[in-house]
Amino acid sequence: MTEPATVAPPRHGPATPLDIDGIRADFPILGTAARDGRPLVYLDNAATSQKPRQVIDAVSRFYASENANIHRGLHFLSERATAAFDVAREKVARFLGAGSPSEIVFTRGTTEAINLVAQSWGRTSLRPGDEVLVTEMEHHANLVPWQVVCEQTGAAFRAVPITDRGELNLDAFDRLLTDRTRLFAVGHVSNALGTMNPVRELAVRARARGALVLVDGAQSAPHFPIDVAELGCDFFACSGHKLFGPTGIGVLYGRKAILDEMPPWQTGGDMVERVTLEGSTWAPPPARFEAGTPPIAEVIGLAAAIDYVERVGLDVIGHREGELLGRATELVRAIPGVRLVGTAREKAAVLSFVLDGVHPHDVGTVLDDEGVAVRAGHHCAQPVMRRFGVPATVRASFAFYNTADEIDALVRGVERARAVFG
Ligand code: C6P
Repeated sequence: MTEPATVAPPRHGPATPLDIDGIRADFPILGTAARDGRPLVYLDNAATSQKPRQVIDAVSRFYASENANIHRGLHFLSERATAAFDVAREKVARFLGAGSPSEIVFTRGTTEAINLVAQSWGRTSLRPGDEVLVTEMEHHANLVPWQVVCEQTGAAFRAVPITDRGELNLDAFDRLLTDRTRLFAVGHVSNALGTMNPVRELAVRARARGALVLVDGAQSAPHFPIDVAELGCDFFACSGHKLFGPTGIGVLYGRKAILDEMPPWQTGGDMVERVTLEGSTWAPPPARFEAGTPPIAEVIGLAAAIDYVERVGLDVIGHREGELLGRATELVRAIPGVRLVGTAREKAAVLSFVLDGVHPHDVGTVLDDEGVAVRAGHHCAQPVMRRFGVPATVRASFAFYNTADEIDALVRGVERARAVFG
Protein backbone atom coordinates (compact mmCIF):
# COMPACT_ATOMS: atom_id res chain seq x y z
CA MET A 1 0.00 0.00 0.00
CA THR A 2 1.48 3.35 -0.94
CA GLU A 3 1.08 6.23 1.44
CA PRO A 4 0.73 9.82 0.17
CA ALA A 5 3.23 12.42 1.21
CA THR A 6 3.11 14.09 4.59
CA VAL A 7 0.87 17.16 4.70
CA ALA A 8 1.87 18.50 8.11
CA PRO A 9 5.19 18.22 9.86
CA PRO A 10 5.02 15.14 12.11
CA ARG A 11 6.01 15.89 15.66
CA HIS A 12 7.67 12.73 16.83
CA GLY A 13 10.41 10.48 15.77
CA PRO A 14 12.12 9.51 12.59
CA ALA A 15 10.42 8.91 9.26
CA THR A 16 11.06 5.16 9.39
CA PRO A 17 8.91 3.42 6.78
CA LEU A 18 6.47 1.00 8.37
CA ASP A 19 5.33 -2.29 6.90
CA ILE A 20 1.71 -1.23 7.25
CA ASP A 21 0.25 -4.31 5.58
CA GLY A 22 2.28 -6.50 7.95
CA ILE A 23 1.21 -4.45 10.95
CA ARG A 24 -2.46 -4.54 9.96
CA ALA A 25 -2.25 -8.29 9.53
CA ASP A 26 -1.29 -8.49 13.22
CA PHE A 27 -4.68 -7.01 14.19
CA PRO A 28 -7.34 -9.60 13.24
CA ILE A 29 -10.26 -7.23 13.83
CA LEU A 30 -9.00 -4.80 11.19
CA GLY A 31 -9.74 -7.44 8.57
CA THR A 32 -13.34 -7.92 9.65
CA ALA A 33 -16.29 -6.30 7.90
CA ALA A 34 -18.53 -3.57 9.29
CA ARG A 35 -22.18 -2.96 8.30
CA ASP A 36 -23.32 -4.42 4.96
CA GLY A 37 -19.96 -6.07 4.50
CA ARG A 38 -18.13 -2.77 4.13
CA PRO A 39 -14.49 -2.78 5.22
CA LEU A 40 -14.15 -1.64 8.81
CA VAL A 41 -12.45 1.75 9.15
CA TYR A 42 -11.64 2.01 12.82
CA LEU A 43 -11.05 5.61 13.85
CA ASP A 44 -12.15 5.36 17.49
CA ASN A 45 -8.76 4.56 18.95
CA ALA A 46 -9.02 7.14 21.75
CA ALA A 47 -11.98 5.20 23.14
CA THR A 48 -10.11 1.93 22.95
CA SER A 49 -7.51 0.61 20.55
CA GLN A 50 -7.48 -2.75 18.80
CA LYS A 51 -5.37 -5.71 19.95
CA PRO A 52 -2.62 -7.42 17.98
CA ARG A 53 -2.57 -11.18 17.76
CA GLN A 54 0.52 -11.14 19.99
CA VAL A 55 -1.59 -9.75 22.87
CA ILE A 56 -4.55 -12.04 22.21
CA ASP A 57 -2.19 -15.03 22.07
CA ALA A 58 -0.38 -14.05 25.27
CA VAL A 59 -3.67 -13.92 27.17
CA SER A 60 -4.89 -17.25 25.72
CA ARG A 61 -1.51 -18.86 26.38
CA PHE A 62 -1.65 -17.71 29.98
CA TYR A 63 -5.07 -19.27 30.50
CA ALA A 64 -4.11 -22.40 28.57
CA SER A 65 -0.84 -23.14 30.31
CA GLU A 66 -0.01 -20.82 33.20
CA ASN A 67 -3.23 -19.87 34.96
CA ALA A 68 -2.99 -19.83 38.76
CA ASN A 69 -3.42 -17.25 41.47
CA ILE A 70 -0.25 -15.35 42.29
CA HIS A 71 1.71 -14.67 45.49
CA ARG A 72 -0.29 -17.42 47.21
CA GLY A 73 0.53 -20.95 46.10
CA LEU A 74 3.75 -22.84 46.55
CA HIS A 75 2.89 -24.99 43.60
CA PHE A 76 4.54 -24.93 40.22
CA LEU A 77 1.77 -23.10 38.36
CA SER A 78 1.44 -20.38 40.96
CA GLU A 79 5.18 -19.81 40.89
CA ARG A 80 5.09 -19.57 37.12
CA ALA A 81 2.17 -17.13 37.10
CA THR A 82 3.81 -15.06 39.86
CA ALA A 83 7.06 -14.87 37.90
CA ALA A 84 5.25 -13.73 34.74
CA PHE A 85 3.32 -11.12 36.73
CA ASP A 86 6.48 -9.77 38.35
CA VAL A 87 8.31 -9.61 35.03
CA ALA A 88 5.36 -7.65 33.63
CA ARG A 89 5.62 -5.11 36.43
CA GLU A 90 9.32 -4.67 35.69
CA LYS A 91 8.47 -4.15 32.02
CA VAL A 92 5.87 -1.48 32.79
CA ALA A 93 8.35 0.28 35.11
CA ARG A 94 10.95 0.40 32.37
CA PHE A 95 8.37 1.45 29.77
CA LEU A 96 7.36 4.49 31.83
CA GLY A 97 10.85 5.33 33.07
CA ALA A 98 10.02 4.59 36.72
CA GLY A 99 12.90 4.17 39.14
CA SER A 100 11.71 0.79 40.36
CA PRO A 101 8.89 -1.74 39.84
CA SER A 102 7.65 -0.90 43.34
CA GLU A 103 6.53 2.47 41.93
CA ILE A 104 4.08 0.69 39.61
CA VAL A 105 0.61 -0.06 40.98
CA PHE A 106 -1.77 -2.09 38.84
CA THR A 107 -5.32 -0.74 38.74
CA ARG A 108 -8.39 -1.35 36.58
CA GLY A 109 -7.60 1.66 34.44
CA THR A 110 -6.79 5.37 34.46
CA THR A 111 -10.05 6.13 36.26
CA GLU A 112 -9.26 3.81 39.14
CA ALA A 113 -5.66 5.03 39.32
CA ILE A 114 -6.78 8.65 39.76
CA ASN A 115 -9.48 7.72 42.26
CA LEU A 116 -6.82 5.84 44.22
CA VAL A 117 -4.66 8.95 44.51
CA ALA A 118 -7.65 11.17 45.31
CA GLN A 119 -8.95 8.88 48.03
CA SER A 120 -5.66 7.70 49.51
CA TRP A 121 -3.39 10.73 49.25
CA GLY A 122 -6.08 13.41 48.87
CA ARG A 123 -8.48 12.27 51.57
CA THR A 124 -5.72 12.12 54.17
CA SER A 125 -3.58 15.09 53.08
CA LEU A 126 -5.99 17.84 52.01
CA ARG A 127 -7.34 20.35 54.51
CA PRO A 128 -9.57 23.44 54.33
CA GLY A 129 -7.47 26.21 52.81
CA ASP A 130 -5.66 23.80 50.46
CA GLU A 131 -6.33 23.89 46.74
CA VAL A 132 -6.40 21.28 43.98
CA LEU A 133 -5.77 22.63 40.50
CA VAL A 134 -7.02 20.84 37.38
CA THR A 135 -7.69 22.16 33.87
CA GLU A 136 -10.83 22.88 31.93
CA MET A 137 -9.85 20.27 29.34
CA GLU A 138 -9.73 17.29 31.70
CA HIS A 139 -11.60 14.08 31.07
CA HIS A 140 -14.18 13.54 33.84
CA ALA A 141 -11.83 10.88 35.27
CA ASN A 142 -9.32 13.59 36.15
CA LEU A 143 -11.89 16.07 37.34
CA VAL A 144 -14.73 14.44 39.29
CA PRO A 145 -12.48 12.50 41.75
CA TRP A 146 -10.88 15.85 42.67
CA GLN A 147 -14.23 17.58 43.09
CA VAL A 148 -15.36 14.78 45.36
CA VAL A 149 -12.25 14.75 47.53
CA CYS A 150 -12.36 18.55 47.78
CA GLU A 151 -15.93 18.29 49.06
CA GLN A 152 -14.86 15.60 51.50
CA THR A 153 -11.90 17.55 52.89
CA GLY A 154 -12.93 21.20 52.53
CA ALA A 155 -10.12 21.92 50.04
CA ALA A 156 -10.89 24.27 47.14
CA PHE A 157 -11.19 23.03 43.55
CA ARG A 158 -9.76 25.25 40.79
CA ALA A 159 -9.49 24.82 37.02
CA VAL A 160 -7.11 26.43 34.50
CA PRO A 161 -9.18 27.83 31.59
CA ILE A 162 -8.42 27.06 27.96
CA THR A 163 -8.03 29.32 24.96
CA ASP A 164 -10.04 29.37 21.73
CA ARG A 165 -7.46 27.04 20.16
CA GLY A 166 -7.88 24.56 22.98
CA GLU A 167 -4.56 25.28 24.66
CA LEU A 168 -4.09 25.95 28.34
CA ASN A 169 -4.14 29.61 29.28
CA LEU A 170 -0.68 29.77 30.80
CA ASP A 171 -1.12 33.23 32.32
CA ALA A 172 -4.16 31.93 34.14
CA PHE A 173 -2.18 28.85 35.21
CA ASP A 174 0.46 31.09 36.76
CA ARG A 175 -2.23 33.08 38.54
CA LEU A 176 -4.12 30.03 39.81
CA LEU A 177 -1.00 28.21 40.98
CA THR A 178 -0.34 29.42 44.51
CA ASP A 179 1.41 28.27 47.64
CA ARG A 180 -1.95 26.77 48.64
CA THR A 181 -1.97 24.45 45.60
CA ARG A 182 -1.29 20.97 46.94
CA LEU A 183 -1.78 19.06 43.70
CA PHE A 184 -1.93 19.91 40.01
CA ALA A 185 -3.74 17.27 37.94
CA VAL A 186 -3.33 17.60 34.16
CA GLY A 187 -4.02 15.55 31.09
CA HIS A 188 -0.97 14.89 28.94
CA VAL A 189 -3.13 14.78 25.79
CA SER A 190 -6.77 15.90 25.76
CA ASN A 191 -9.10 13.15 24.56
CA ALA A 192 -11.63 15.69 23.30
CA LEU A 193 -9.29 18.19 21.60
CA GLY A 194 -6.04 16.33 20.98
CA THR A 195 -4.08 19.12 22.68
CA MET A 196 -0.67 18.04 23.96
CA ASN A 197 0.02 19.93 27.14
CA PRO A 198 3.55 21.13 27.98
CA VAL A 199 3.55 18.91 31.04
CA ARG A 200 7.25 19.10 31.77
CA GLU A 201 7.24 22.91 32.01
CA LEU A 202 3.99 22.93 33.99
CA ALA A 203 5.40 20.35 36.41
CA VAL A 204 8.50 22.46 37.04
CA ARG A 205 6.35 25.48 37.92
CA ALA A 206 3.91 23.45 40.05
CA ARG A 207 6.63 21.68 41.99
CA ALA A 208 8.44 24.95 42.60
CA ARG A 209 5.28 26.00 44.48
CA GLY A 210 5.38 22.77 46.48
CA ALA A 211 2.50 21.07 44.64
CA LEU A 212 2.44 17.43 43.63
CA VAL A 213 1.81 16.77 39.94
CA LEU A 214 -0.45 14.05 38.56
CA VAL A 215 -0.41 13.41 34.82
CA ASP A 216 -3.35 11.67 33.18
CA GLY A 217 -1.52 9.74 30.48
CA ALA A 218 -4.51 7.81 29.12
CA GLN A 219 -4.12 9.49 25.72
CA SER A 220 -0.35 9.91 25.65
CA ALA A 221 1.12 6.53 26.61
CA PRO A 222 -0.22 4.85 23.42
CA HIS A 223 1.26 7.51 21.13
CA PHE A 224 4.77 8.51 22.12
CA PRO A 225 7.55 7.52 24.53
CA ILE A 226 6.91 8.35 28.19
CA ASP A 227 9.56 9.02 30.78
CA VAL A 228 8.06 9.96 34.14
CA ALA A 229 11.44 11.11 35.45
CA GLU A 230 11.85 13.49 32.55
CA LEU A 231 8.25 14.71 32.88
CA GLY A 232 8.97 15.45 36.52
CA CYS A 233 5.60 14.21 37.71
CA ASP A 234 4.73 12.52 41.01
CA PHE A 235 1.94 10.37 39.60
CA PHE A 236 1.21 9.13 36.08
CA ALA A 237 -1.90 7.14 35.16
CA CYS A 238 -2.72 5.19 32.00
CA SER A 239 -4.99 2.41 30.71
CA GLY A 240 -3.95 -0.87 29.10
CA HIS A 241 -6.89 -0.99 26.70
CA LYS A 242 -5.85 2.23 24.95
CA LEU A 243 -2.31 0.88 24.69
CA PHE A 244 -3.31 -2.10 22.49
CA GLY A 245 -3.63 -4.26 25.62
CA PRO A 246 -6.60 -5.80 27.42
CA THR A 247 -9.43 -3.97 29.17
CA GLY A 248 -9.57 -4.06 32.96
CA ILE A 249 -5.91 -3.18 33.51
CA GLY A 250 -4.36 0.19 34.17
CA VAL A 251 -1.25 1.58 35.74
CA LEU A 252 -0.53 4.13 38.40
CA TYR A 253 3.07 5.27 38.61
CA GLY A 254 3.72 6.95 41.97
CA ARG A 255 6.97 8.38 43.26
CA LYS A 256 8.23 5.99 45.93
CA ALA A 257 8.58 8.53 48.73
CA ILE A 258 4.93 9.54 48.27
CA LEU A 259 3.50 6.04 47.84
CA ASP A 260 5.33 4.99 51.01
CA GLU A 261 3.40 7.61 52.98
CA MET A 262 -0.01 6.87 51.47
CA PRO A 263 -2.57 4.71 53.31
CA PRO A 264 -4.40 1.92 51.51
CA TRP A 265 -7.58 2.77 49.65
CA GLN A 266 -9.12 -0.69 49.35
CA THR A 267 -8.31 -3.38 51.89
CA GLY A 268 -8.42 -7.17 52.01
CA GLY A 269 -6.13 -9.99 50.95
CA ASP A 270 -2.59 -9.54 49.65
CA MET A 271 -2.17 -5.94 50.86
CA VAL A 272 -1.49 -6.62 54.54
CA GLU A 273 1.61 -7.46 56.50
CA ARG A 274 -0.02 -8.77 59.67
CA VAL A 275 -3.65 -9.19 60.63
CA THR A 276 -4.97 -9.83 64.12
CA LEU A 277 -8.44 -9.35 65.49
CA GLU A 278 -7.13 -6.21 67.15
CA GLY A 279 -5.90 -4.58 63.95
CA SER A 280 -3.83 -4.88 60.78
CA THR A 281 -0.63 -3.48 59.31
CA TRP A 282 -0.02 -2.78 55.66
CA ALA A 283 2.36 -4.27 53.16
CA PRO A 284 4.72 -1.81 51.46
CA PRO A 285 3.76 -0.42 48.01
CA PRO A 286 2.79 -1.56 45.48
CA ALA A 287 1.06 -4.49 47.28
CA ARG A 288 -0.55 -2.02 49.74
CA PHE A 289 -2.65 -0.68 46.86
CA GLU A 290 -3.52 -3.98 45.21
CA ALA A 291 -6.07 -5.62 47.48
CA GLY A 292 -7.47 -8.94 46.30
CA THR A 293 -6.63 -11.08 43.31
CA PRO A 294 -5.26 -8.77 40.62
CA PRO A 295 -6.17 -8.95 36.91
CA ILE A 296 -3.36 -11.42 36.22
CA ALA A 297 -4.10 -12.36 32.60
CA GLU A 298 -4.66 -8.68 31.82
CA VAL A 299 -1.26 -7.77 33.23
CA ILE A 300 0.32 -10.47 31.06
CA GLY A 301 -1.56 -9.06 28.06
CA LEU A 302 -0.39 -5.55 28.87
CA ALA A 303 3.22 -6.74 28.95
CA ALA A 304 2.71 -8.29 25.49
CA ALA A 305 1.24 -5.00 24.25
CA ILE A 306 4.29 -3.11 25.51
CA ASP A 307 6.55 -5.61 23.74
CA TYR A 308 4.56 -4.98 20.59
CA VAL A 309 4.67 -1.18 20.58
CA GLU A 310 8.33 -1.21 21.55
CA ARG A 311 9.04 -3.48 18.62
CA VAL A 312 7.32 -1.04 16.26
CA GLY A 313 8.92 1.87 18.14
CA LEU A 314 6.99 4.55 20.02
CA ASP A 315 8.86 7.29 18.19
CA VAL A 316 7.98 5.70 14.85
CA ILE A 317 4.36 5.44 16.00
CA GLY A 318 4.35 9.13 16.94
CA HIS A 319 5.75 10.08 13.56
CA ARG A 320 3.21 8.06 11.60
CA GLU A 321 0.28 9.35 13.63
CA GLY A 322 1.54 12.89 13.07
CA GLU A 323 1.31 12.26 9.32
CA LEU A 324 -2.19 10.80 9.63
CA LEU A 325 -3.39 13.68 11.79
CA GLY A 326 -1.88 16.23 9.42
CA ARG A 327 -3.63 14.69 6.42
CA ALA A 328 -6.97 14.33 8.22
CA THR A 329 -6.81 17.90 9.52
CA GLU A 330 -6.16 19.34 6.08
CA LEU A 331 -8.86 17.34 4.31
CA VAL A 332 -11.61 17.57 6.93
CA ARG A 333 -11.04 21.27 7.50
CA ALA A 334 -11.55 21.87 3.76
CA ILE A 335 -15.09 20.43 3.82
CA PRO A 336 -17.55 23.36 3.73
CA GLY A 337 -19.39 23.77 7.03
CA VAL A 338 -16.77 21.97 9.12
CA ARG A 339 -15.43 23.68 12.22
CA LEU A 340 -12.51 22.03 13.96
CA VAL A 341 -12.79 21.98 17.74
CA GLY A 342 -9.25 22.02 19.09
CA THR A 343 -6.60 23.62 16.90
CA ALA A 344 -3.70 23.60 19.35
CA ARG A 345 -0.20 23.97 17.91
CA GLU A 346 0.84 20.70 19.54
CA LYS A 347 -1.62 17.89 18.98
CA ALA A 348 -1.69 14.12 19.00
CA ALA A 349 -3.90 11.63 17.19
CA VAL A 350 -7.30 13.28 17.75
CA LEU A 351 -9.42 15.31 15.31
CA SER A 352 -12.63 16.76 16.78
CA PHE A 353 -15.06 18.74 14.66
CA VAL A 354 -18.64 19.82 14.14
CA LEU A 355 -20.52 20.16 10.87
CA ASP A 356 -22.71 23.23 10.50
CA GLY A 357 -26.41 22.43 10.92
CA VAL A 358 -25.89 18.69 11.43
CA HIS A 359 -25.92 17.07 14.87
CA PRO A 360 -22.67 15.18 15.57
CA HIS A 361 -24.70 12.03 16.25
CA ASP A 362 -26.14 12.23 12.73
CA VAL A 363 -22.65 12.60 11.28
CA GLY A 364 -21.61 9.57 13.36
CA THR A 365 -24.57 7.56 12.05
CA VAL A 366 -23.79 8.35 8.42
CA LEU A 367 -20.14 7.44 8.99
CA ASP A 368 -21.22 4.20 10.64
CA ASP A 369 -23.29 3.36 7.55
CA GLU A 370 -20.07 3.69 5.59
CA GLY A 371 -18.20 1.39 7.95
CA VAL A 372 -16.29 4.27 9.56
CA ALA A 373 -16.22 4.01 13.36
CA VAL A 374 -15.78 7.35 15.14
CA ARG A 375 -17.08 8.68 18.44
CA ALA A 376 -19.76 11.38 18.49
CA GLY A 377 -20.60 12.82 21.88
CA HIS A 378 -19.15 14.85 24.71
CA HIS A 379 -16.25 12.42 25.18
CA CYS A 380 -16.62 12.55 28.98
CA ALA A 381 -15.32 16.10 28.82
CA GLN A 382 -18.45 18.20 29.27
CA PRO A 383 -16.61 21.36 30.40
CA VAL A 384 -14.74 21.30 27.07
CA MET A 385 -18.01 21.11 25.13
CA ARG A 386 -19.37 24.01 27.17
CA ARG A 387 -16.21 26.03 26.53
CA PHE A 388 -16.65 25.66 22.77
CA GLY A 389 -20.43 26.12 22.85
CA VAL A 390 -21.25 22.73 21.34
CA PRO A 391 -23.27 19.83 22.78
CA ALA A 392 -20.93 17.29 21.26
CA THR A 393 -18.32 16.79 18.56
CA VAL A 394 -17.46 14.15 16.01
CA ARG A 395 -14.10 12.71 16.98
CA ALA A 396 -11.82 10.70 14.72
CA SER A 397 -8.87 9.30 16.61
CA PHE A 398 -5.94 7.55 15.02
CA ALA A 399 -3.55 4.72 15.69
CA PHE A 400 -0.42 3.80 13.79
CA TYR A 401 -2.26 1.02 11.91
CA ASN A 402 -4.61 3.52 10.25
CA THR A 403 -4.02 4.49 6.64
CA ALA A 404 -4.44 7.41 4.29
CA ASP A 405 -7.20 5.46 2.52
CA GLU A 406 -9.11 5.29 5.79
CA ILE A 407 -8.84 9.05 6.18
CA ASP A 408 -10.25 9.40 2.67
CA ALA A 409 -13.17 7.19 3.75
CA LEU A 410 -13.74 9.53 6.72
CA VAL A 411 -13.76 12.53 4.41
CA ARG A 412 -16.22 10.88 1.99
CA GLY A 413 -18.50 10.03 4.92
CA VAL A 414 -18.51 13.60 6.27
CA GLU A 415 -19.22 14.90 2.78
CA ARG A 416 -22.13 12.48 2.52
CA ALA A 417 -23.48 13.59 5.91
CA ARG A 418 -23.39 17.14 4.62
CA ALA A 419 -25.24 16.15 1.47
CA VAL A 420 -27.88 14.19 3.41
CA PHE A 421 -28.51 16.59 6.31
CA GLY A 422 -26.90 19.86 5.32
N1 C6P B 1 -11.37 8.19 27.39
C1 C6P B 1 -12.53 8.30 25.28
O1 C6P B 1 -13.29 7.87 24.41
P1 C6P B 1 -10.46 4.56 31.49
O2 C6P B 1 -11.91 4.58 31.09
O3 C6P B 1 -10.30 4.50 32.99
O4 C6P B 1 -9.64 3.56 30.76
O5 C6P B 1 -9.84 5.96 31.01
C2 C6P B 1 -10.44 7.16 31.44
C3 C6P B 1 -9.82 8.30 30.74
C4 C6P B 1 -9.03 9.18 31.47
N2 C6P B 1 -8.41 10.21 30.88
C5 C6P B 1 -8.50 10.43 29.56
C6 C6P B 1 -7.74 11.57 28.95
C7 C6P B 1 -9.27 9.58 28.77
O6 C6P B 1 -9.37 9.81 27.46
C8 C6P B 1 -9.97 8.50 29.37
C9 C6P B 1 -10.87 7.61 28.57
C10 C6P B 1 -12.18 7.43 26.47
O7 C6P B 1 -12.02 9.41 25.19
C11 C6P B 1 -13.39 6.82 27.08
S1 C6P B 1 -14.46 8.03 27.80
